[in-house]
Amino acid sequence: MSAELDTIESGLALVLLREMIRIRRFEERCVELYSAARIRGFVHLYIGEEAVAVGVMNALDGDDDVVATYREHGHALARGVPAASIMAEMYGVQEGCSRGRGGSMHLFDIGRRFYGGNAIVGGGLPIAVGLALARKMQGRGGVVACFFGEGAVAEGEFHECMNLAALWKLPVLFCCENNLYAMGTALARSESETDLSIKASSYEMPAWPVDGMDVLAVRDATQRAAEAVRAGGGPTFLELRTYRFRAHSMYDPERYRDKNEVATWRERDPIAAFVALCGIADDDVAAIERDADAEVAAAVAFAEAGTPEPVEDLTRFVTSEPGRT
Ligand SMILES: Cc1ncc(C[n+]2csc(CCOP(=O)(O)OP(=O)(O)O)c2C)c(N)n1
Ligand SMILES: [Mg+2]
Repeated sequence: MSAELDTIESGLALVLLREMIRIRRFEERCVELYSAARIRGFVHLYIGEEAVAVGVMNALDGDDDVVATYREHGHALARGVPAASIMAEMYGVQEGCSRGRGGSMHLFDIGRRFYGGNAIVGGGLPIAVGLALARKMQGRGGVVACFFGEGAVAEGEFHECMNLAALWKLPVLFCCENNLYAMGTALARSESETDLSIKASSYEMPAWPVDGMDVLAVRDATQRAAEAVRAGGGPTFLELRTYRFRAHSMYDPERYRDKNEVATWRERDPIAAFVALCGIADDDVAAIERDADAEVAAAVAFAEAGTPEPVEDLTRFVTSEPGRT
């Protein structure tokens, strides 16, 4: 561990690194499994953005709520949803965290207060505000962390949610993952004001930009923001500036961005940058990578051995079934 880095203890550094590497290795394996047609449907990779989910999640409590988007493998892993139940979900088998009915975009784990996974851009925002309203009305305290991409800022429900959360002083931590693109649309082509924290401030809530490639900066910002939310001051907005290294989803010719731009951001790889910053030894990194690979291999074996839903059950859960689980 580097001597200059006296503000962070080595145990914490290894925890943050391990979580980022778990996400990276899990998703790299997903690419192979997708090519082999073991995983089908939509798959959106988080590679390059790991510092955001890991930094935020590390600063939350187990009793807080989390709402995420369709790019949520990393959030689910960092929240503690077992890799095996996520992989099984991607295989579409009953052992998956959503019984295999949701797939990659609809990971859900009520026990860990992980409320999805949502395929609708901005769709998690009203869910988060509703959860926060319930918390406030029941006097439960805590924070609802809501992740969404910068593309959601163009949605009407974003503005409705920002307004009501601020007006009613609801305990929401808005985590805007600004990776500069919404599919192939660059932020500057869709927003008149590209500084999203300024936009959020106009709703009368604290908002500031954060370097989303720096896991410590994300963790620190989240601690500060969550503290303000817990104190009852209403919502806080973090604009987490990051970049996705891979395509939007599995098929995307990426004609909307320059290869040099991608290469420049890759130089700021959040994992490599953190290893360098903390001076973590190669052997320690290699050991973490081995553990992550073993965890992912076990997850794949679990998913491969999973049980497909029987055809006669396919209409179950369309409506609720009181008394039946
Ligand atoms: C309401 C709605 N409109 C359009 C789409 C199609 N769509 C899927 S992902 C996406 C881009 C969203 O970008 P952003 O919010 O920045 O998230 P990112 O993919 O960059 O993480 C769009 C337009 C959708 N899923 N839902
Ligand atoms: Mg985006």
